[in-house]
Amino acid sequence: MSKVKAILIGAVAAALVLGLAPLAQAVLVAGTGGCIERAEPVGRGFRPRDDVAAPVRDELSAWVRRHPTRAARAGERSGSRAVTIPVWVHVIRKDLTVEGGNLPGSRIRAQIAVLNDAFGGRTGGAATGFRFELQGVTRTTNKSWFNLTGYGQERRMKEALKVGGPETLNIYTAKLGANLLGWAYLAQDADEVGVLDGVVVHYQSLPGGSFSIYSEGDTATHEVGHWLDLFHTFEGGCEAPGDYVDDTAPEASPAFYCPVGRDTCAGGGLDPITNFMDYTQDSCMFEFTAGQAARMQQAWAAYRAA
Ligand SMILES: [Ca+2]
Ligand SMILES: [Ca+2]
Ligand SMILES: [Zn+2]
Repeated sequence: MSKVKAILIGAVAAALVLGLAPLAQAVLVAGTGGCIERAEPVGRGFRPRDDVAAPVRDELSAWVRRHPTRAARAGERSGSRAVTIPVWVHVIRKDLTVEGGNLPGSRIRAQIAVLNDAFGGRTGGAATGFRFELQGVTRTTNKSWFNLTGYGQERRMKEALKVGGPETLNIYTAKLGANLLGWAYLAQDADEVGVLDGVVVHYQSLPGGSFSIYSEGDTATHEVGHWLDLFHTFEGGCEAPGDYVDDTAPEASPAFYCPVGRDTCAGGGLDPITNFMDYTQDSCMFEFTAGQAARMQQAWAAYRAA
């Protein structure tokens, strides 16, 4: 079983635990004959970024075909007419120490700044036309939620804490199980998942955390990319339509660390290892493309705009 398939199937297991039944079942059918295993760690410090690894259906393309004018207008939105996304951060802690998850406000503000720089194109990529405004922070002491792994826990936590509808970005910080850095729900699934819609990140992934190569805040950047309906750059491997974005080069499998010059698919240029939607380390990823920006704006118009 190839590495990418192993990761995708591992993702199915995690997604099932988390209760993503429709997605997970679809993935299983499209999978590789029921071989379920976790990805082999590729080295010390390796972590899968999340478990939204295998979206096998794209609903946004159909929306774009049905709404060509709205889609075109959304796709052309520039940074000067940026959408401001209200953000709530929910800090889950086991006690009042930072090590126990009680992140100081400075690190939360630093995370919001990382999102604004990334989506504003200030780290090197396209300006996506999104900015993020922190509305508030909640702090909850709950050991069970802090060690977040399962479906029931996640639902209870979000039922207690979630603010707003699909237009509000709820970010939950906790100590995640299964070596995950985070997970998210796609914009196209916002209605379907309801209260679960949002982004969960490991509390050590925020700027200043203790995850070394994963502590610059780009786990949240990557997860918010999913929340705005982006797939991984390695989605679909070398075959079109891949990640449903034309200007990201196809990639056979996730890239880890920062493998400069990696080229796993014939044609299309080098692998997009610097893209926020790959699995490389935080210092390696710094850009969204114009095509991804257009897709996110269309997804906003289709699924999240109030
Ligand atoms: Ca692509
Ligand atoms: Ca290539
Ligand atoms: Zn991901």
